[in-house]
Amino acid sequence: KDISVIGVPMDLGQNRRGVDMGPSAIRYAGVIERLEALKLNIEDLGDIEIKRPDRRKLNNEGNLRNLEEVATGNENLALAVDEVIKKGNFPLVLGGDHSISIGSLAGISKHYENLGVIWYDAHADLNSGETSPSGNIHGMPLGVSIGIGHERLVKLGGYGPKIKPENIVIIGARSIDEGERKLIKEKGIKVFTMHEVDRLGMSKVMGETINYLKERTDSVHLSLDLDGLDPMDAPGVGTPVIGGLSYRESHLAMEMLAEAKIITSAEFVEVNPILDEKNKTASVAVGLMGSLFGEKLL
Ligand code: DIR
Ligand code: MN
Ligand code: MN
Ligand code: MN
Repeated sequence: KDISVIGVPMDLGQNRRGVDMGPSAIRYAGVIERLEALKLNIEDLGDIEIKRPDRRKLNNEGNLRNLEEVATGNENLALAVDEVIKKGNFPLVLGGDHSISIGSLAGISKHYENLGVIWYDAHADLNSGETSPSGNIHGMPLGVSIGIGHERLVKLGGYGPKIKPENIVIIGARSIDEGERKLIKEKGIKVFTMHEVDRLGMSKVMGETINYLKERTDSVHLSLDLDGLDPMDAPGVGTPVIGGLSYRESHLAMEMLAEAKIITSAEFVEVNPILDEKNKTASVAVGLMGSLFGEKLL
């Protein structure tokens, strides 16, 4: 399958500047060349236009920062992703903060009966305006995808919800807010926290994830937040959390996904070159994409 790369220079879903430069950082780290070396056909569709707000603001009524601009940018992304799938290509979306998952899923989900999602992240991203401690929409996209949150986001692209809660697997979580914890229990969302990764090892965690999703879904979107990795391996993120998934565990995870051939779309988000060390985090992201698309040592 051919891969279409879409950059999303979005930083309005949180409040650290710089994550809008993530797509450039990932391109400079050599994503196109890395995938072309695998004999894959890559087209780079460039970046989605993100409107800058006059003044960054918290919409106090809904506790949603920059709601209008985040929603509009995601509508544009949804249209682009939709086109990519229509022509039979694999959408590879480069963030940008994690709010862009709202647009990715809006473009993807309608093409499948039963889309699954792997959410590789230190956070659960299951907040809504009601539960969010920050008002940052990047902490809400998974909640939005199961139909919880502001109508403008839940119905983005003209339909919603996008995902069934039982079609989600969260991996690497270690910072979960009270409202998110409740929702995980209430909806029975499958979560491998760092505790389970430590206990079982990534091999078992990813093996179980693959079996679980194979049983109940017809396609799987990988949403990889670089803050899922430990800050030692991925320092260039806006909300680092100590004690994360290692570089090695993450490569193993990607290699197992490549072998299982279950991933039908992917996004790599939250790379912030301003907070990074010599573009290390973007380079790690590119390496993970190499493994996801079948790079092998021998
Ligand atoms: C926190 C942080 N749970 C929030 N979320 C982040 O603001 O909702 N997600 N950083 O990636
Ligand atoms: Mn995160
Ligand atoms: Mn996230
Ligand atoms: Mn984050």
